[in-house]
Amino acid sequence: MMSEPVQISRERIASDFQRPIYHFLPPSNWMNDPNGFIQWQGQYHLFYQYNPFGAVWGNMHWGHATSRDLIHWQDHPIALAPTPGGPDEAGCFSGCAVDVDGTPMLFYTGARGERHDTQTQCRAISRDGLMTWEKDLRNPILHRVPDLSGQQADFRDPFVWKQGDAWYMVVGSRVEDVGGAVFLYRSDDLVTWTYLHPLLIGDRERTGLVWECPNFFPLDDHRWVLIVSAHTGSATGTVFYFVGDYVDHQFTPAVQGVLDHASLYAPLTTLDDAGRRLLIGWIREERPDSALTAAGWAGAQSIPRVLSLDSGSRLLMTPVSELGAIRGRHSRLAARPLDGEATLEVSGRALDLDAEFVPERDGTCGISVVCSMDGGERTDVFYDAAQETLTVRTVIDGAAPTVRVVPHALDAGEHLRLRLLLDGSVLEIIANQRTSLTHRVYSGDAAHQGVRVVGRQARLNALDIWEMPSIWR
Ligand code: DQQ
Repeated sequence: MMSEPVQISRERIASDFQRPIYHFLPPSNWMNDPNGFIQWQGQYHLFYQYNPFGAVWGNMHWGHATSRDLIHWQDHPIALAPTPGGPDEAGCFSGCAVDVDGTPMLFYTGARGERHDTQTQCRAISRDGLMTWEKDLRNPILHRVPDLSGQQADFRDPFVWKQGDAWYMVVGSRVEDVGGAVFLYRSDDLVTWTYLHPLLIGDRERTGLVWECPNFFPLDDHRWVLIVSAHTGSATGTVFYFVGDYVDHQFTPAVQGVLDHASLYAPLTTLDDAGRRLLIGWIREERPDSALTAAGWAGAQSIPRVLSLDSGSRLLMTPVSELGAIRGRHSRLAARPLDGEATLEVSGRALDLDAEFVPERDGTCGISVVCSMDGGERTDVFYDAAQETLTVRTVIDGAAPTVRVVPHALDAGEHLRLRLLLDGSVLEIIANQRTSLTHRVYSGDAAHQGVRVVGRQARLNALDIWEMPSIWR
């Protein structure tokens, strides 16, 4: 462990053109999972996995920020730090916040051991409006992974809710040689937890080795949703969701999907005062540690998304409407047939784009951003109607292109809706509210800012583009 926290001000690294300006990230250093996301007395609190000692993963603390609108954030002092000799001495890992009859409480994983291989569940209480936290002297309040798993090194990320008179908790884990698992617990007093059974066990070939950061909640009144972040054993992987019925504490998934196909991981949800189920997720970096250390920062949070289900129980995600309030200069490209490529007058590295296309049976269509004048650098986001795929492809002068192709079938008569949130090196892509592809673009030059619309055998219905300002004034 490094001995001194590293303090770099927001101002000092603000000119880094890879750094997002309207997505949340701490003043400096490493951030990963969102933690303890909750609306409290009107204000949203976001905690996050934070390394005060550098821009790489390690020394996990909980950072803290608040917001009135989910867009502008105020930084606060660290909320949780490891206690030497305590069950979290090697790190305060991920968890959630709950309102216990007016008292805010955090549940989180304490990690112990050089390899963080003893993981137990802990809690902390605040008596001053979520600013400072007292750890429970009885920690850990849940210490033994169920025998079915036996893997104390993979027992983490409690998610807690109240149902009827009882409290319930799900914890992420795995079953050796089988796959990721989520275990279900019940408590009357939030201290003594009784293991009920696995809520769901995955299949290592299809849904990963370890399940992290489970979320379990009812949505649109009639169905329950389980979200898990699948770890491959050596790296963070894909986020999956399951939608189904939950009766007598038994979850029967009917629909399964991918919540994000690329760089969004460990999302956390909360129900806000307006009754919205909000999701925020860590946008991880896709560059080596040496580049992160040189930059002095790593990791961003997605723009919070509102969740809902469509008639087929597919998960829909829409960036919160609050984002609309900060949009700057607006440009609109009116309806037109597409045959080739057109460079737009608008350009930028912080943009909100919303487009509707109508591809023919063999048509292709999409938007390119971060384009250099000569086209040597560009990031193309396009749909292939024949293949029913959405592709993101980044070409940076001289380097091998980064390409991701994911399935995206349109329903009969459905048009292609593309929402792109470009912010420095972050590119959130959401197609028809249900296919999420979060991508990173480490452009070679700040001047590469062009936007193009591309297509063949397709029609553009409309493209709206807004320039986005910095949320840090
Ligand atoms: N990150 C935390 C864990 C969690 C993982 C540690 C997911 O609690 O399982 O930083 O990214």
